[in-house]
Amino acid sequence: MNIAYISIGSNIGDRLHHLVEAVRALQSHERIEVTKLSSIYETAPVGYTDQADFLNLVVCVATSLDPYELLAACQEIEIGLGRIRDIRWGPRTADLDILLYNNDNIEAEKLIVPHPRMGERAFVLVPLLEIAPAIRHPVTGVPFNVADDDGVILWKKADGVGRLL
Ligand code: PH2
Ligand code: MG
Ligand code: MG
Repeated sequence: MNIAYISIGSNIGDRLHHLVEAVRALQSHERIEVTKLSSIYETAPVGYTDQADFLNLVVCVATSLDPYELLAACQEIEIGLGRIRDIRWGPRTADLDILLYNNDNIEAEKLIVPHPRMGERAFVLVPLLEIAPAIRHPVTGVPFNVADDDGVILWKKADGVGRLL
């Protein structure tokens, strides 16, 4: 079995509903099991800042899918939740990004793992470190740490995988 961490964000419409539906869709995939769920954080937009605040969380999954199959499953879930890709880093109903897949280092055209910007993004690192406090960068071996958690506020404390689903 493979272990992957996925960051999920939403900043359109009923953000909580979109996160819950995204986690449910992962869990209902026959080759994915959601094993850990972080708290939900409200986060100021990063990159393209003229957009609404996000809700973000990170999940850990156990999966028999390979990284590309997992990416395809994530993209299907995004489409199912009404995602339209227009502005890069712009508003989205649900965005599912693979952060880590085992200790793999993947540099394909469609998929880069570890996620290239995860080390700078508090909206990724705060929830990730909540569920995986000892995690290290698989390539450098350096532990991840949050330099600045400004703009990341605890919004709904985690109360187990079962409760959110
Ligand atoms: N996702 C982005 C760009 N900026 N900012 C926050 N706070 N949360 C996100 O999930 C996010 C973002 C691109 O996917
Ligand atoms: Mg993203
Ligand atoms: Mg994405």
